[in-house]
Amino acid sequence: MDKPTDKPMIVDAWLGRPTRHIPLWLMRQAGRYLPEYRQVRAQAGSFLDLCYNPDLAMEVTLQPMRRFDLDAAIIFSDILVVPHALGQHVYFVEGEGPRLDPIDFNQLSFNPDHLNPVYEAIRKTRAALAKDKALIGFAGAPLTLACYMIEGRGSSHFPKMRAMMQEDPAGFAALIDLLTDAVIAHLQRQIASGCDAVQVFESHAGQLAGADFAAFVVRPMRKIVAALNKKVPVIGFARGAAQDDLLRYATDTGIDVAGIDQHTDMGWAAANIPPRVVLQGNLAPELLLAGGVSMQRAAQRIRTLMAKRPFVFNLGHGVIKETNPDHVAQLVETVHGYQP
Ligand code: 1CP
Repeated sequence: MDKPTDKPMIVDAWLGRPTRHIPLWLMRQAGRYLPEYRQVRAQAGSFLDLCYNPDLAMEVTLQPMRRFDLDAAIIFSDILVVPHALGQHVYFVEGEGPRLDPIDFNQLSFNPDHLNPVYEAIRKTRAALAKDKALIGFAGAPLTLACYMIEGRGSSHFPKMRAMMQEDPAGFAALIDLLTDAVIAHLQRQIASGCDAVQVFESHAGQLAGADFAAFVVRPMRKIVAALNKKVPVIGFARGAAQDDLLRYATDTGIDVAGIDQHTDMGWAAANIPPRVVLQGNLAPELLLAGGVSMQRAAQRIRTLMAKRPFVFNLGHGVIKETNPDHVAQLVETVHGYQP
């Protein structure tokens, strides 16, 4: 194996190099479970006002880093800033979630300058963050963004997205292509602003399978990874994908790291995903909510399954907002206590 570098330890782990202990970060580590987040959020006005305010976005990005010995920060933003920068009206309804006005396909055009506050937040946060901690940039993957853009809101089923795929396949494919280019431009600018790694959230990967999954999840992701040209490690998180689709996603897109959700067995992932792809995951957020011995045992089981390969600890999805912050401290201590 290669020697460790002078980069943050977690960057070595994402690149498959040995590390002193198992690094970790948590999806949604900034957010509503932290009282100090709720305070800044209340001052900021709307959720998007917070995303587009570089100083406040930096502040909430750093909040979990002050409390916990996490190995990476993730820039505070949202996947829906990309549809917003394409010209679709996006807003958040308090206590409900995102809403997007119907798409005007003739008007969609990506304006990266709209996202300058995000890039400024990244520059400021990277300068403020300790050298041994990584900063993660991110974007939603094209299919997941298309789900929200077509549906106009979150959903378990995305019926409008399904209907468009059937009734206007050319229009759907064109939207995925447009989004692929926008995601590439957004990630390239985040990397140029100082991110040490990027994660692409395909949160609704489980909507598709087989040939559709290959066309609208694997193919766009392969294009995204190629365009980023190995400048930083790329993490792909295809949540809810069936095992055979996940395997193809991990091996055929060129990603450095595969994020694993909590519905995928880590024993299966360790045995089937080639070791050149680093695994990241997958404690159930519900166990972080529970805390204590049950959480520690589940974390230990994951660690044992990953003992023979490079690994970054994470949750299988985001921190649940009712989570006690003390449980996060307990988890960080537990994971860092392990020798790889
Ligand atoms: O009022 C609030 O504070 C809103 C809650 C919230 C937060 C804290 C939203 C609205 N977005 C975020 C921040 C966020 N979103 C981050 C940065 C913080 C961190 O991780 O520490 C990230 C990486 C995201 C990514 C995101 N947004 C995803 C992908 C990850 C996932 O959860 O699967 C998705 C699907 C979204 C859309 C979105 N934004 C917000 C909500 C409630 C949702 C989900 C909507 C739905 O499907 O119902």
